[in-house]
Amino acid sequence: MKVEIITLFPEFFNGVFNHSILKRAIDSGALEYIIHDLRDYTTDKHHQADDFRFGGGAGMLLKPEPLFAVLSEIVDNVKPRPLVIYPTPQGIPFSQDIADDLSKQVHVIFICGHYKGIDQRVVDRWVDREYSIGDYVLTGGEIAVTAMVDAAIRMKPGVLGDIDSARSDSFRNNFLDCPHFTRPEELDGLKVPGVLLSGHHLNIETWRRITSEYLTKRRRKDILTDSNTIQG
Ligand code: 6GU
Repeated sequence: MKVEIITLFPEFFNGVFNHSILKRAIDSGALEYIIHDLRDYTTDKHHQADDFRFGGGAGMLLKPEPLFAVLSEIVDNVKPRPLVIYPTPQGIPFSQDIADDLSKQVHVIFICGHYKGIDQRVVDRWVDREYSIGDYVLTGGEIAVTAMVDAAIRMKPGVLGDIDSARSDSFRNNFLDCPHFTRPEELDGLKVPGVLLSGHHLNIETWRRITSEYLTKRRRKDILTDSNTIQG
């Protein structure tokens, strides 16, 4: 999967792609990334990337011309056409299903907005999808892009050591994941639930399902559906 990121803060991504699973994904060839510095596409002598909003009001916008310049260079004439994503609080909610779909894409371009966002004509001309990562506002799109790339890349075969661990994550089958424990069996008076030590696979499975259902019902009624609602 090839990921290209257009940003005013290219250094942000140095750390992001140099650790843990994303680094492994790059080393194994599952992920290839290119960072484009939006400032390189400005044409005035001050390399200004933002401007006032027509209609007034506080908050600047990213100017459209540098974005048109970089996007025409990396989207036009590229076959198959890359998918262009603009992360924004106004987007549709990013989800596990969307992460799964992204993980199957061959070539994705992300535009990192800042301040009040980007000129709408960039969206109208170039953007295929707009996603939000939650109901709060971040200062820029970089953190949101990082979340989306991470969520997508871990779903690619071979990226996680154990694919079963992705299969049983929270949001699979619309349940939150259950609690997990490792050694020691007792710590500071706190004991691991006995059933997990029993070796009885059916009982362990049942305990995990019940705690998953309980957590989901208590914390996330919004993701419960008819097929997973606990009766009674
Ligand atoms: Cl995708 N971008 C920004 N700037 N803020 C957000 C967001 C995205 N999703 C939630 N808040």
